[in-house]
Amino acid sequence: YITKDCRFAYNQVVKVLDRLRKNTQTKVLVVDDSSVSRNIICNLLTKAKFEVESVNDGLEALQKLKENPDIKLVISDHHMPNMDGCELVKALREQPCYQNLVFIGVSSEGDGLMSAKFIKGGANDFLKKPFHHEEFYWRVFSSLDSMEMLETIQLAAKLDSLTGLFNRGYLFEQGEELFAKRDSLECLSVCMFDLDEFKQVNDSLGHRIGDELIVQFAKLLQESFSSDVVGRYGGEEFAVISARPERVMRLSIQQFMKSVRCMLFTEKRLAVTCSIGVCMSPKDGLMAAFESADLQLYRAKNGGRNRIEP
Ligand code: GH3
Ligand code: MG
Ligand code: MG
Ligand code: MG
Repeated sequence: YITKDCRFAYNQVVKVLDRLRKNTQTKVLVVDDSSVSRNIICNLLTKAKFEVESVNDGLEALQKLKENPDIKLVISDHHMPNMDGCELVKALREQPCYQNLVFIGVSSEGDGLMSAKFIKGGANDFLKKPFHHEEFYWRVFSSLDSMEMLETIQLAAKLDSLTGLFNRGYLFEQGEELFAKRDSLECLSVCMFDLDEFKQVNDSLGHRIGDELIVQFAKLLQESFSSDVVGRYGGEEFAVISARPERVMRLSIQQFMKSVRCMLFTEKRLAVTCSIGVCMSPKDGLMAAFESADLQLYRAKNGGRNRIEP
């Protein structure tokens, strides 16, 4: 016979073990000027195997978070010297790097509006002091679970599901960032890659083998251009956006071309080649650079494939 309390405790242990199995210890920052309240929260978190840091007010919290970018969760009181909890959450949400930080406000203030103030400022949840331990734990777990799910979805939205490379949308996003950062001295290049006669692979060996070739090609591309932005542009077309010097990039492209020719694919030892269109030091924006690289790719195909243009 399991009592209700026992069942609660059991579920909680399962949850803690589950979290531990998933990742390394989750780092938490407790922000409270009352040492009694701080100790209660820190002890609860330590018992649940969190790695706990604590500070006295909002300003100290900002400093601590800057020094520890791996903190995933902040539990913060409201009334504190120098910077209060609502000001802290607002200051954090103004910075892009803290959008995925889980923030839970806690306060003993009883006018009923404190929770609204925290949540309006960007907190994920709120707990009124004193709270039941059970409620504390489940609000913490539930907020962390939601954020992890959001992060999984955010990541999936950036990647191509077959190859794991950046998808087309994220490739452009990263490319735009690179272009925005460029000053006139820095080099930029856009390269488009297209597998030669790929339709024949599908037609003669089947789509599954075709998929395998795409995955293998993507892997080679990622290894060969590890310091650049690499993405799947479409079916069997890929793109690399690089900020490396022109001469270095040229050598990399030539080396890659050699590696592709050496890539004897499947037990059938199928010879693989690709065509590459290059746009070095584009005068205009990213889209114009892609158009230019695409035009060069078209020339490489027309010129007999298995070549780099220009
Ligand atoms: P070219 O040398 O002119 O590039 O000829 P090609 O056969 O490679 O080019 P084409 O554009 O005619 O054919 C590309 C083929 O790629 C057509 C399409 O069915 C196939 N394809 C696109 N995406 C995928 C995919 O994810 N998996 C597989 N297996 N095939 C794909
Ligand atoms: Mg206080
Ligand atoms: Mg194509
Ligand atoms: Mg092709």
